[in-house]
Formats: sequence, structure tokens, C-alpha cells
Amino acid sequence: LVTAIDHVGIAVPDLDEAIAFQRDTFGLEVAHSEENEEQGVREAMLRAPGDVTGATQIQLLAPLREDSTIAKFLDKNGPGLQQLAYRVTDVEAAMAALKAKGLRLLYDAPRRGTADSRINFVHPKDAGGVLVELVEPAATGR
Ligand code: CMX
Repeated sequence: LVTAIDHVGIAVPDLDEAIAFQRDTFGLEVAHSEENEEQGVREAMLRAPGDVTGATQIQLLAPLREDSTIAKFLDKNGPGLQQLAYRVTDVEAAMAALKAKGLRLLYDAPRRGTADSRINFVHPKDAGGVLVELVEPAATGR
């Protein structure tokens, strides 16, 4: 079902501060950044210097709005790991396979994720307390 660990997402209160911390402390570089209005996030994808292999990235997620998912997460837990994202080749097929196993998906149909990927989420209560994202990269993506 899963072809790679796509990314690990960290909720942060301030995106620019978090990017600077990851750069200055661990040497990670910004590969991509955007605002996703529907998800209510300002986000950046970070990778090791020179990595073009499609290795696992770190996603920094900052809230765009007070009522967003990330704002709620930060209020409740503070900054920290928020999600684990698995890469799949066909998100609808992955959804069907997980539904058949009795897992709850958050959306009835895939939504738009980072860089025009197609995404859905498994409810953390059905995945060992971990919010699992399913990511089908855009056809032209990495
Ligand atoms: N990881 C693990 N557990 C989580 C969690 C997370 N990120 N978020 C919530 N939970 C747990 C809570 O701890 C809580 O458990 P208890 O009842 O035992 O206390 C339970 O789930 C309900 O938590 P809640 O704070 O009431 O949160 P909601 O039910 O309102 O929301 C969820 C939870 C998963 C539905 C919501 O976070 C969601 O819709 N997530 C998907 C969208 C998203 O994360 N968008 C931002 C990222 C965008 C991107 O990746 O592009």
C-alpha cells in the first residue's frame, strides 16, 4: 500500500522561526513552501542539503487562522509532532483498502495537499494514536 514515508509534520507557532531553527541547528533546507487556505496552514517542506532523491521530508505547519486544525493542536499540545504521512500511488485505492479494514478516513474524497498532491487522513484513534496522512504526489511532482 505504502511506497515511502513521504514526510513527518511538526506543528509550529511561527513558520519563519521554525525554518531558521531547523536550518541553523540541523542544516535542513527549504525545498518548498506555500499557504494552503483550505487546510488553514502556512507550511514548508525541508530536506537535507542536496537531496533530490525523494527522501522523507520534514513538514513545518503553522496556523493561518485561529480556528484552524494546527491552531487547535498548538493550543492543546504545544509545538511538536502532528502527523506521519505515507506516500501512495493511488489515494482512492488506499482509501478503499483502509476502509475495508474498518479504519475511518477523515474525508469522503481526496483533498488538495502540498504541491497539488491529493491527500486524505486516517483518524488517529484508528491508527495507534498517530494522525496518518495518505499522499498521492502530483503527476509532475517528485
Ligand atoms: N495526532 C494524534 N492524535 C490526535 C491528533 C494528532 N495530530 N489530533 C487530535 N488527536 C487526538 C486527540 O488527542 C484526542 O484524543 P483524546 O480524545 O483521547 O483526548 C482526539 O484525537 C480528538 O482530538 P481533538 O483535539 O478534539 O481534535 P479534533 O477531533 O477536533 O481533530 C482531527 C482531530 C484528526 C480530526 C483533526 O486534527 C484533523 O482534521 N486533521 C486532519 C487535517 C490536518 O491535520 N490539517 C493540517 C495539516 C495539513 C497538511 O498536512 O497539508
